Amino acid sequence: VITALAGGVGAARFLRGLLDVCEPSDVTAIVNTGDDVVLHGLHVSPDIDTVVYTLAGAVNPETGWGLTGETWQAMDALERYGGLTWFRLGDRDLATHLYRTHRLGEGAALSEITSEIARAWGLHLRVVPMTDDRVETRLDVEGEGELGFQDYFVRLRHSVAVKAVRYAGAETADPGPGVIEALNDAATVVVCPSNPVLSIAPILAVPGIEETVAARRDDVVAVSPIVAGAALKGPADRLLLELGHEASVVGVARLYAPFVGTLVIDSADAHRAGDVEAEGVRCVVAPTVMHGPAEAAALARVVLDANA
Ligand code: FO1
Repeated sequence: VITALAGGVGAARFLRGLLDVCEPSDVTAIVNTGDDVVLHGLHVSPDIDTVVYTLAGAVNPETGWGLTGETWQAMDALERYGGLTWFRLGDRDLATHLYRTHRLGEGAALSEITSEIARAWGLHLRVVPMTDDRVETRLDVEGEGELGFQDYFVRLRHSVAVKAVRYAGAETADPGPGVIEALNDAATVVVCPSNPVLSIAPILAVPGIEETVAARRDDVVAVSPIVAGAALKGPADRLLLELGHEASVVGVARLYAPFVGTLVIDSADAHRAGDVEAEGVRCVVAPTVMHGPAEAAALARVVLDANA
């Protein structure tokens, strides 16, 4: 049994590889919901949808989020009214948000709805939101004050300096159903190559999750989302620096050391393996950049072998 902590695009690509090398029904993905946003009255869960669409082979390969072959007629029509269109919801993607919002209105839990959506896309792994409660990643941004995640990430294209990040609501949230059990039962717990501050930290901020992962530390394997000092996608490198961390595999090791036993770093960072181990984290060097399914599967093998 493998349990993975997952954000959006990087995690989804890694999980696709993982499903190629192990039995999908043995895999649980615990997914960040700190990016969730209500737009036009619709509940959007970007990381859950990115994981589901990617694993279903339906994700837009250019963006890494949204659906392939998408059309944008609803957004174009919304422009007539001056509606909010900086966050683009494709016509087919809208069906997911309509369904999720309708089911939430009926009183269903996000975890239940997520299972329904994953099943409808033909997936056999378990996809579980980190919590069924509302947790919002909020960023204190230079010159703007505190913003919601998508305001920072999409509207401002994460090109603004961040002074602080908090996970509003996390203090009183409960872990999603089965989350603690999946962490306790896993042979290996994987921290996917996701943004440490924006994807992994919100999951760990839900009371009980970090403690449970830390108790499994010897069996926790993380993949560094930082390669040669830079994030492959998104603002992880810049954000680490702004929040006083080092934007390198060593910075990631330092941040993860309390709950991660082994860090997989890219071959480009091989010369830093000793520095990673000096942080008290076992280091494995391998190619980590996933250009396609073959590389993703090879990386998943490396992660599983790291804890064999
Ligand atoms: N990212 C963008 O940069 N622009 C968008 O208009 C946008 C729309 C969108 C719609 C649905 C969805 O599931 C994701 C979407 N994303 C968009 C991606 C998303 O904002 C981020 O990638 C994640 O929240 C970060 O993991």
